[in-house]
Formats: sequence, C-alpha cells, structure tokens
Amino acid sequence: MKILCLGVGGCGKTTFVKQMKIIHGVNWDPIELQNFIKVIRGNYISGLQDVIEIAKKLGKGLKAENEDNIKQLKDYRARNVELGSDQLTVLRALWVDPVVQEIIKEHPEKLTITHLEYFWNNLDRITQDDYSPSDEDILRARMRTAGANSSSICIEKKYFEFFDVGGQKPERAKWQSILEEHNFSAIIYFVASDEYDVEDEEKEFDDSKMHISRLIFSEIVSSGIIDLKIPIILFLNRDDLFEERMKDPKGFESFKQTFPDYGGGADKQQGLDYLKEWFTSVINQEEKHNPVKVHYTCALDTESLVVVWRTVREALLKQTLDNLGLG
Ligand SMILES: Nc1nc2c(ncn2[C@@H]2O[C@H](COP(=O)(O)OP(=O)(O)OP(=O)(O)O)[C@@H](O)[C@H]2O)c(=O)[nH]1
Ligand SMILES: [Mg+2]
Repeated sequence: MKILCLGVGGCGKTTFVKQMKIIHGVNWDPIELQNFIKVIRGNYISGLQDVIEIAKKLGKGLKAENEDNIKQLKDYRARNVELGSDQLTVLRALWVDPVVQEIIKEHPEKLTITHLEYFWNNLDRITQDDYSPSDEDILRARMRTAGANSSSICIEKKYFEFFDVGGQKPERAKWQSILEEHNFSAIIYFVASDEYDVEDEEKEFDDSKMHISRLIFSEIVSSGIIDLKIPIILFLNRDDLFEERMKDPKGFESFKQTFPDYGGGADKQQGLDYLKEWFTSVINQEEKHNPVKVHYTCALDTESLVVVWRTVREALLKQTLDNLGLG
C-alpha cells in the first residue's frame, strides 16, 4: 500500500513518518543518527537567526553589546557549523537577550523552528561529545524536506510505503508528477492547525498559511488527477499547539479575527470542529468524491498516533477490499 503525505511546509508530514518508524520498531541507522545530530545542532543556529529576523521585522533592537554576536551568527551556516565553545558563547549571549526571550514567549507562532525552546532546555545534553539523539529529539528536529522520500515499513505482515514530500512552494510544483507516477492507495493531507493566522512565508498570497493549505486541499479533492476512489485522510495536526494558542487570550482573539463567523469559545475541541467544517466544506458532495475522514492529531505523541493509525489502517484495508468487491 502506497500512502502519500501531502500538506504545506511544516505541517508534520516528516514527523508522522518518523513516528511510523518508531511505532513499528524501525531502527535508525548510524548515518541517519549522524544526520539528525547535524540537523538538531543546526536548529539552534537557524532558530536564532530566525528570531533575529523576526525582531528586525517587529522593529525591536537587541542589546547594544549583542551587535557583534548578531554579525557572527549571520555568518554561521546551520548545516556546517560546529557547536564549539566560541559558537556557544555567541549563542548563549543572544539567547538571554530580553528581546529574544520576548519573541520566543510572545510570538511562538512566528518561529520556523517550532521546538527551539525545547532544544535550548536540553543544550548541555545535546552538546556532549557522545550525544545520541533520543526519539523525542528526532521528532522535534526540523528539516525541510526536498523532493520525495519513501519509507517502506512492514506493519503486521503488510508493507506500507509512505511517501513524504516537501511542502514548501517550490516543492509543491513536484506534487503533480509524483501523483501521476505512482499508484497511491491513500493520501494523508496534513494541516498545522495552530497556524491559522501565520503569514505565508513565501508571500504568495495575502492569506495565511492555513488559507493556502485549504486552497490546495480543495484543488486536490477536485483536481481530477486523483482517482475518485482513493481515500483522503485529513489530519488536523499540531493539535497540542492549537490548544495552547486557543488558551492564550491573544491566540484566541486572533482565531476569532481570522474566522469572524466562529461562534465557539476558547476551546480546543470546538475550534478543531470548526476547522474541520471549514476544510471539508470545499468538498463538493454532489460529485461522488473520494471518501474523506478527519482526525485531530499530535504527531509528537506516539501513544495517540498508535490509536489514530490503527483506525486509519483498518479503514484503508476495508476500503481496498470494498474496491475489489470483496468487502
Ligand atoms: N508540538 C508539535 N510539533 C509538531 C507536530 N507535528 C510536527 N511538529 C513539529 O513541527 C515541525 C515541522 O514538522 P515537519 O514534520 O518537519 O513538517 P513537514 O510537513 O515535513 O514540512 P516540509 O518538509 O517543509 O514540507 C517539526 O519541528 C516537528 O517536530 C505536532 O503535532 N505537535
Ligand atoms: Mg518534511
């Protein structure tokens, strides 16, 4: 069974596939582990570079004594720089700057490295010479996917092949040919539910990332390039981050501003139910579209994903039998 994971950048496709490997006992090979170490250490660099950019856009200046540190940080390349004592001195000085802390606390939705604070809280462990990343570190590491990666995982004696594609704009241009080349049994469409008001990073439209995500979802369900029988599963993912934002009065206010007709409260379930309706309303029921099921997910939470995946897998197996007339 080939399953295609789609969704705009940062919505959790790669994290989900990592979870599938963790849940089904696939071991990370030494090369993969080395790569994760590089990615995680690079996340400190790109995460802080990103915070400095956000500060600039918001017109907030860091302390004058950090001017030189900012210059140094600019020259670091996330994929190549070692986190040696010189670099750590620069990073630590910037990290404790009040403006950096303010952005981390007040504008978490603007950060492209979602788990920057988690990594900082684990800095001593992660910078040790004999550091080996835990599953949690691996799940929280952020690296944009380029192209398509396929992972074949044996689940209860059946092979499932997960196709994880890049979701940033230049990557999306490749989706059509991937769809045409392969015979997918199902598509999982991911949405970062917490990103309802996040600006589109590619500045393609004035709309938020979530509006673009819905537009793309609507194109997929009505494009005609997907066999009408292929089930589409919508994951309203990052529901833990969505809950945090709804609990925060500023986050809730912004939700109401983004969706003026929302009549519910500052509640995770009500908010997600609204988003589910909003996304699925693009499906034209008249046209006998692909069956669409919706799940609220947290791709970091292994236990809850075991349950979600079991439901998805059973539905897919049933659908396959139905399509063969054996259901
Ligand atoms: N808290 C939380 N973080 C999540 C969740 N899902 C993904 N993330 C984090 O969000 C970031 C982006 O996730 P990825 O899986 O890399 O996103 P992607 O869809 O593969 O993005 P592209 O490869 O750019 O298309 C990572 O740092 C993940 O750890 C979730 O449900 N909850
Ligand atoms: Mg990815």
